[in-house]
Amino acid sequence: SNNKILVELDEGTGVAVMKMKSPPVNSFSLEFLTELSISLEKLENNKACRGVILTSVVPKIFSGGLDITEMCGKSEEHYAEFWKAVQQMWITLYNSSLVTIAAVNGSSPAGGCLMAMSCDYRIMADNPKYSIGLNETKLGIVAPFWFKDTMVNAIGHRATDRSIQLGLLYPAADALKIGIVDELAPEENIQKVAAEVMAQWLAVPDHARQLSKSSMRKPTVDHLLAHREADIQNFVRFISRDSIQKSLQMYMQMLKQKKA
Ligand code: CO8
Repeated sequence: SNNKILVELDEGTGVAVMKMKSPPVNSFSLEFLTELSISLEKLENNKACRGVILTSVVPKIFSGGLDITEMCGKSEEHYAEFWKAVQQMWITLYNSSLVTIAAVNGSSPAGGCLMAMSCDYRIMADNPKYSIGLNETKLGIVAPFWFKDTMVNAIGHRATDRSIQLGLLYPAADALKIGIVDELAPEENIQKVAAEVMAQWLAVPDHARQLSKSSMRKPTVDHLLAHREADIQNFVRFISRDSIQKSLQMYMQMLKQKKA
């Protein structure tokens, strides 16, 4: 089905808005990731498009990160295919020549945080109930090296060291303080603020901005490209362990119980 990612391109401004619409939490399933990468590549190849704003139409949620059900009780072939799609989404987004702005209008743990950090600029809804961060260790799993690299590039080594060991999720105000997001905006204004920031970025000639972006990001992308297959094998081996499967199942249980 082709309806988890809504794309609206304004040919006048060259700005596309990409809205994640996969309730309940916009988690990254294989299907979601594939649709996202294809949608991004289409915009990338569309001469009328210069920038994209990533946001969510699910209330209170930007993205719940990777779909945990894709990492539980499946075959090794499935894990490998899933992980390849996660890599592809990140490569496409982090490497994008478009101006990418995240309008983080809700919670954004783990993979959601990775997605936001992979954009050029992040605006978060000013709501203490929304938090963002790489919380993997809290699930008993480990953020891969390229998640870590992306965070180091955004907030520096020391803050990343502490964040990923403790699996910290930062409420909006703290996320701003530590630099995971660049700006807070009132929730009802976030799309407008994103459009204004986009206009500033688009005032710079594309070619010069793109080469500058690429010179900053290429080493980080190349690092994964050089170890892509090993990273897949590493994920498959890790996620297949009984102890990891148990941790993930307990975490899913905890999510469900929290409700009652
Ligand atoms: N995957 C699958 N299902 C999920 C996920 C998820 N990531 N998150 C939530 N759900 C499900 C819940 O189980 C629940 O299902 P049901 O309705 O059947 O009970 C439904 O979505 C709604 O969830 P909540 O009731 O919890 O909704 P809230 O609005 O109260 O909270 C949150 C929303 C904040 C997103 C909350 O659900 C949450 O914290 N989710 C977990 C987020 C998380 O920890 N994600 C991490 C995933 S791991 C990852 O992204 C990187 C892994 C790196 C690879 C590691 C290598 C080994």
